[in-house]
Amino acid sequence: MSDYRHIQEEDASVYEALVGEDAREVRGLELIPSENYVSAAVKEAMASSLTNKYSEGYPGKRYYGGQEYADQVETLAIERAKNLFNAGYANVQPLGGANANIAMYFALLEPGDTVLGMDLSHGGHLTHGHPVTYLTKIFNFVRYGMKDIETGEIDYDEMLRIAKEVKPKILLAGYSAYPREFDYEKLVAIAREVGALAVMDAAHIAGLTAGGAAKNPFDYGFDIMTMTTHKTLRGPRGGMILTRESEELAKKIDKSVFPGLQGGPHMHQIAAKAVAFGEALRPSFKTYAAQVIKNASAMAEVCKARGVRMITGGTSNHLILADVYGSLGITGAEAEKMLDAAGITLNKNMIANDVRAPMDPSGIRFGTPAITTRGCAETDSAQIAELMLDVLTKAKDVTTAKIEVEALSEAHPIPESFD
Ligand code: DSN
Repeated sequence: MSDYRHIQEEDASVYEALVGEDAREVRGLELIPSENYVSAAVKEAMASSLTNKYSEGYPGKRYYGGQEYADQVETLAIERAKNLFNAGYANVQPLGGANANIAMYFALLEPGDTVLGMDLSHGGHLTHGHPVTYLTKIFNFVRYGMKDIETGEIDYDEMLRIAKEVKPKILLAGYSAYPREFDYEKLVAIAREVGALAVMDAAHIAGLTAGGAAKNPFDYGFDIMTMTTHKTLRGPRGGMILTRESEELAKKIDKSVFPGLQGGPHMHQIAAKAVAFGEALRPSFKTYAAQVIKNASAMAEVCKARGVRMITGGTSNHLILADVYGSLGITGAEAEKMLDAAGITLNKNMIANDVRAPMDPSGIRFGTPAITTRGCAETDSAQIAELMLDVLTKAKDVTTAKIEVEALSEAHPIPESFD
């Protein structure tokens, strides 16, 4: 629990919301695959005096005075980020993943240029060119998808065919709801063949890559990676952009983040990024990243044994996308609500070729980054999957399930530090 002494004294309403959220996180089981718990050290950095500081520019080149400590933390964050991902350059200022992607597009493209990225309904992300975003008014987004939804195999032949036809400037990999790994070698070969830059949106798997449990796209020749820092990477909410080796690209990206897109960087968040990256460089983070995947596999085994259809047939990473409408006759929204009542949080999600609408789709998406931070292992994860399915099939009533959720949560308290 955090110390809110001053808020309690000065603002009872905000205090009530903060302690309510703390209690919700402590008592419930968090299965949203893009969420995690940060350490007390990361929280302290976020609450530090650096929130007061304006620091437009970059270390050593700022537009305001008084930057000695701002420079110190930003340089630490940059060096640690480069170390974690074996990158040549890092920009740690993007305020979030969407900002990181937007800054990346504006750094590399002219209006009207084409990006070839993954279809949202096959696991891609809104910022990869969904028509609801303003990005599509400026750039031309074309999509690739899976060849086989049951195995998750991407159609690389079709990707090459489209790439030759539309000549993208960026071939974009990455996803927010795809449970498998890309064939980075094939993607880079296609990008090179058509003269595109290979960019990976690694938001979801950043921690798995940093911890050595997933491949590093830079090892296969990717030019740029964008990511968030708050998912598997277990840092504060924020984004970042890494460049493998090209100084020219790195300079374009720096200009695009500031002054192109953003104003003053959030230095308290950057300090928290530095702390989180320091934690991710410790050997214990490798154990964490490997356990996240083992736990997701254990949950997938339970789904398989109980006849729940999983898009791509299972998982190779931290998340599972299950077709609850096809398998259990309940919608994704209904499933989300039933599980919420039992203290298990996940999200409804569209599945490929969904017959339903985005606000009430056929699928649910869940994953293991947060429960693994709480120290859950494979047996706990399997138990949680059984419990989830018991609730969804009404084999267990919500009151009984909630008691079991609270017992599991109590047995696995949210840690304040990770070693
Ligand atoms: N909204 C994030 C997720 O949950 O995957 C991606 O931006």
